[in-house]
Amino acid sequence: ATHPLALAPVSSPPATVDGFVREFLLNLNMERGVALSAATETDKYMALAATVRDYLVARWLEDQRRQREDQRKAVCYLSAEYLLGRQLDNNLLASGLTDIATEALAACGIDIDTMRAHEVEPGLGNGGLGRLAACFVDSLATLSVPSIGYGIRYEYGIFRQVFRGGEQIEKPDAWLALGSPWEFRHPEAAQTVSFAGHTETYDDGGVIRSRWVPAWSVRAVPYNYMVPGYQNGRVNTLRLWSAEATKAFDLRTFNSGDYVEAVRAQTFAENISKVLYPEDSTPQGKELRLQQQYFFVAASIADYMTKVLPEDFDLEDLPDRVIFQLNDTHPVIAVPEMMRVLVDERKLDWDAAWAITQKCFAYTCHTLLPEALEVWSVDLLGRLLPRHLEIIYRINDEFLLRVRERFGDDEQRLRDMSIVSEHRAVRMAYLATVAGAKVNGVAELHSQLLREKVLHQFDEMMPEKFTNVTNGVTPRRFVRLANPKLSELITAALGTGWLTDLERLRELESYAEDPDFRAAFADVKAANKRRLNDVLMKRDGFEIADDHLLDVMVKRLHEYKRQTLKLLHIVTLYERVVSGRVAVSDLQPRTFIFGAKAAPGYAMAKRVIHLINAVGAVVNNDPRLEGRLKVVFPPNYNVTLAERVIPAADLSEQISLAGKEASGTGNMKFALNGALTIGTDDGANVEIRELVGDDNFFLFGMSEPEVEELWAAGYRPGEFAQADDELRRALDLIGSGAFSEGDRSTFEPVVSNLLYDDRFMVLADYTSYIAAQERVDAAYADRDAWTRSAILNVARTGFFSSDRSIRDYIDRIWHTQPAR
Ligand code: DL6
Repeated sequence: ATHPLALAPVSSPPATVDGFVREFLLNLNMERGVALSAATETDKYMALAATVRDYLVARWLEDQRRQREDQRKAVCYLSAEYLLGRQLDNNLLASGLTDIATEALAACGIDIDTMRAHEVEPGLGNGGLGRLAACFVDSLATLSVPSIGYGIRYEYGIFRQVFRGGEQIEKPDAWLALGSPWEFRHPEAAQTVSFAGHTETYDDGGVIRSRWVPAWSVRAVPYNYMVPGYQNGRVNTLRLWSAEATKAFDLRTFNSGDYVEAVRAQTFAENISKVLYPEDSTPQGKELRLQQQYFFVAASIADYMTKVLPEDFDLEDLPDRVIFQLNDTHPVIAVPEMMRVLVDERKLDWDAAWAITQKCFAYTCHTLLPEALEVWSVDLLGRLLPRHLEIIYRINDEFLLRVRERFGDDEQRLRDMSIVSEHRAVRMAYLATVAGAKVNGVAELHSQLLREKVLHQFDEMMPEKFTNVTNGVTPRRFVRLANPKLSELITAALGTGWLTDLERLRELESYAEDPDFRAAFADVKAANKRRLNDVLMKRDGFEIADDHLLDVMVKRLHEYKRQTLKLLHIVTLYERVVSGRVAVSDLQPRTFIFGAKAAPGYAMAKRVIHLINAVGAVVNNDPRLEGRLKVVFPPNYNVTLAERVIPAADLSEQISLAGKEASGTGNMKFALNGALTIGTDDGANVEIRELVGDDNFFLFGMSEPEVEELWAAGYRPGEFAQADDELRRALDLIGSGAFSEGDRSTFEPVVSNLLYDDRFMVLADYTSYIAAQERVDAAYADRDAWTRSAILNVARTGFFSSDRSIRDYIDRIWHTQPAR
């Protein structure tokens, strides 16, 4: 190009109200093809999003250019889930355009809040793991770390939950129905991803090599999303892959004239990225899920190796150029894929390829539950990815040789550590541990238990691999955007800068002693409760009383998280009043908020959802309670709702059985927004408690070693019911049909599960939990002291910024340098 405009760097529209108005109208007219007077809300929202995009593009292109030229080591974050939440507000904040946009829209007669509400959040994740990935890409951009996030552009994200008769019904989440204004589709950058077929050997000029002859393939089309750093001019890329039928499919079927077959083939291909699997803790070994996993990592590795790396790159130097971070086991098939690329395609010898691979991957584990550790059957792997199975066998053979060298012919140990189990299942966590340069857990306790239990023998053999990186959350979304009033208060006290240096919240400690500051802090909390009330009134018709303690448990529904323990507390309070043992006037008024989705195939979890709604229906309508207890369970808890619920909460329920919750990140968001935690010594609760101090945290329940001890001694939950009168009464009340119109059978499975099985020891921790809740009531009675504790929670939890997590990844695992 010779035209001067083509040679000049791309420039952003002027960052003024007039500039914004002009760009917005241009987008409305040119992109949507409508005049302002005729524009629908969707038109306006789309044009607004396009305008914000326009401001970010110049930076983005510049960062892409720099990243291509930069020799610095980059991070490729491989994650099957990104639970992003709404984008508009975040992108406005990051680009420093919020005020300009608000004014510009007002000048066009548009209320920006209406635009905010119009956005459909991309729910491309199940819960903690996916939300963590979203926080991490935000922090990577904010810290200017050269990086790309790779994942899947599911056409349908996490299901939309509705309640019918109190029971969960799942509806498809058609988040793309109106199109997404934030993405850039790049069909020209598509990769071909192949499946099935067979392997063969061939003579490659005297060298016998293996190759894969796949049976079918699909096109992986990338959609790029901008990830702006917080007001630092940096824009990173999130690249999500969508599956489409290849030309070959079309051609073959076109030639055969079989229209029906042509459409079937296309649907088959597109199914791969059609829907997010809604299980987060008990993955099903489904073929489509393995297809999804291989689809996105194969496309990502091909993209990195052929599009990002220079053509003449010396592969020996790959570990200095890139690290692939495996977000749990979902992307672990990337390990044999990298070996296949290096050995079969790039013709490196096995040992050289393995040496490179071992330095290019690191693995984050997010669970302690045995059933959450993914395995793939040898049969399925062999059918779908025959070459990868061969590679896994060879990795395993060589690994077991090393085990033998080190520990001798200990057959039991060899069986225990084998990547391929006796039951012909490939243990993906083991593969990741063997292949990865580092393995990390997500909280101190979790990392310790990984080493001591889940991966104990691997720790014995290669202790240097193991490390911890405690999770974190982005303060931009979860403090600044979710809680603007608290943010203002903090800025008034500390000045700016704390949003990118969250440890500065420490300076609030002295303000906790200032009565005026406490009063202002309490006002913020009250305003956040009113805001939540408005949201819930409009959304679901729920009302939140001003003077109630707001007690919140929002997270996936899982037995180990123990929503039933929370329910037993509510039923106990209820039973005390209706039995006349406690005067209603002695009850601390409380509103209990639940938010939880259950995996559609998880029957017990769905029954507990039903029970929460059933208890709510009775408690909320019993006149004897005089409205002093209220259960609120808004359906379809998601990131958008979290941003309203968390800032309003007084009490954060983090009550998993010790040793089961890897970390938790909701616990961090609550503390940072000034809620006090009632919790067990589990996951990151341990670190929260250490930081905020015992006086500002309600600890209860068994510790992890106590849990182990009781389990080993033979846990009999019935004995705990016998020993605690109130516990028995609560269980009896549920079992009697009091919450199911007299029908005893509805919730009998929940009660008998607790009495006769109780894998997560709800009954063993009940007494201690109820006592802790009494301490909560007593503490809340002195509202000013409570506020002081709440301020100290904020002041002392700056550690939980995801910026700190990313710095820890850099120091302990990646050894990358942030870009200039
Ligand atoms: O690390 C993010 C998040 C943790 O905070 C939660 O404690 C943990 O349950 C969650 N794990 C998953 C399921 N993982 N697997 N496998 O979402 O990760």
